[in-house]
Amino acid sequence: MTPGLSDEQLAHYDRDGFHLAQELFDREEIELLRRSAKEDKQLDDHSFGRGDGEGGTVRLSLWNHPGQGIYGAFARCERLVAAAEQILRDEPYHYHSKMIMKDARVGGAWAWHQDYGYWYGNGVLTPNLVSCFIAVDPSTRQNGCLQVIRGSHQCGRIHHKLTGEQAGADLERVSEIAKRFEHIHVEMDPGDVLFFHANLLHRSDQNASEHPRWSMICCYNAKSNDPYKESHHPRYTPLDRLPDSAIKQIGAQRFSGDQTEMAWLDPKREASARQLEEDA
Ligand SMILES: O=C(O)CCC(=O)C(=O)O
Repeated sequence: MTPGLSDEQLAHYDRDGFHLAQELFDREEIELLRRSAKEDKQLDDHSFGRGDGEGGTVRLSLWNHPGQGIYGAFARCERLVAAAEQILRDEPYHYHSKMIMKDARVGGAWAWHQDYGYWYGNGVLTPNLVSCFIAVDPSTRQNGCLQVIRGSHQCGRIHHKLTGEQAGADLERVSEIAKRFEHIHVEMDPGDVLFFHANLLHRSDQNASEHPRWSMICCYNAKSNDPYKESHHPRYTPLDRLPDSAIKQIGAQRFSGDQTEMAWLDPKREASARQLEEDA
């Protein structure tokens, strides 16, 4: 497979704020990720919840550096990193990755937000970051797939307010934006990847279905957008890229009991999704 986006896909990304790459990872690769994640006690132990303001709780685990294991093999592989490099027009570095564990029947909702709405306070000066949402389970309307507003990244950074324990974009503005831009439910199969701009408005519903909806999101910042101050996410750190073939090699080791160290983020330090400007 040729890594990256075609010129046309890149132009659509710039216009729409997202690009859906279907089957970017094959069945064997995504099954290695799915099985690793579902059997990973450390991932479970490091998960934390945040009230969603609708009576539910979102659950996720988050780590700052990609690491040597299977999660790192995905975050460091050419297929993701080359695409991120094209999108950012700069060298990407790993800003963090997270596993969103939207469990059957109890998985919480995410309020409309922009990732840059969360990250602005971290000393990141421009929204030149990209999030890569990898579907681990099937992601459908029933189990709370991601929803986006096409082109909303063009609106610039929107003011964020606290709803429950999550920061969400100002809803008056979101509802006006939704009148002019298209609201899309992004249904995905395991192995599909949605690349999206840090100012793209996105949300998801609670998961009332019998089916889990886990997804791994790898976020990259541009080297030239190195934050001017320290925060709970890293400043520029060169990314050690891996060939795509590493996923299957590292995945096989995972099941021979070879565990690696992870740079888990302590939930107490994970302020992004709750953070508001001090003068708000
Ligand atoms: O998985 C979801 O539904 C949304 C997650 C998200 O938007 C985030 O982690 O910022």
